[in-house]
Amino acid sequence: MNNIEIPVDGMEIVWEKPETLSEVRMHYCPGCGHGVVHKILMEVVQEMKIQDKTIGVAPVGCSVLAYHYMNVDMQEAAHGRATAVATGIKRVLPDKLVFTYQGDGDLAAIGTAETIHSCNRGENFLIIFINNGIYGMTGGQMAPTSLLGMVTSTTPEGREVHTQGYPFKITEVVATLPGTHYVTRQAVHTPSAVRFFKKSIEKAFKYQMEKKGTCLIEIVSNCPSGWKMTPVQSNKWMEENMFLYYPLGDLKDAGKLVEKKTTPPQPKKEVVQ
Ligand SMILES: Cc1ncc(C[n+]2csc(CCOP(=O)(O)OP(=O)(O)O)c2C)c(N)n1
Ligand code: SF4
Ligand SMILES: [Mg+2]
Repeated sequence: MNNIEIPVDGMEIVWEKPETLSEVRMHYCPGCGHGVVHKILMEVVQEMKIQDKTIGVAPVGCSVLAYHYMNVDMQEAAHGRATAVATGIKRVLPDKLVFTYQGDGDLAAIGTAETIHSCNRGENFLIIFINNGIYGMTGGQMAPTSLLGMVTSTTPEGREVHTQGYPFKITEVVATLPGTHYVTRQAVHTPSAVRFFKKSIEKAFKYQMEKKGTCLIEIVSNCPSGWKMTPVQSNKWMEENMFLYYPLGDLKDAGKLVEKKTTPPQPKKEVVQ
């Protein structure tokens, strides 16, 4: 005998929209990781009962309307400036739980200085960083995180190191800064990845309550439209290419760098045709 209760009508609730997500339809393309990240982030806010204490800062990029979807206090920031805005908010309202939500163009291109200096100052907030290796919103241009060989609208022959440089591992850079307390790289393409991601958000908010310093969660994500793939193809491509260059897991926890026992394999030179 087990103790599982069978509902009278034979149906069981397996998915519910958290109340912390507004009752509006999201504009994201089918299969895009942004919507999943929104949902899990807001699920944590609901479960931790911090809805009235949480303030988010929305970026410019595909998630520019995050303030429309997340039912917490939100502030829009100019492109790349989210961590500067979050710094002001957190300093004026230190008891609030503050997060930024930013794409790779926003955080690792135009906002590089803000990101690095906020992390170096150890600002006590959470940075959610969606790395989909492309400028999704503006038509699929190369981002600092685009892989070598990756075809984008501005690298039609594929990203090439001599003219466009190496894909920028900004997460590894900020992990070395003394102001960061918890730096991790996650994904949301499978149920198990979602579970790890969820735990990382809970941990980051707890660290913020303990005033530990900057926490950054990178989510290696997909952009089916910008990559010109179906959602299924994009997840497979992400696993086979993005994860090689951007391996998942913690880079820093409790203020200490996590030692990696193996060097991850490097991506193939030509990765998108
Ligand atoms: C100051 C400024 N420069 C450039 C732009 C144009 N712009 C809007 S979104 C964007 C890139 C967005 O890419 P990313 O941050 O990776 O977000 P994604 O759309 O991929 O989620 C750019 C360059 C802008 N809005 N403002
Ligand atoms: S363009 Fe890319 S990042 Fe933007 S909503 Fe569509 S799939 Fe997502
Ligand atoms: Mg992007």
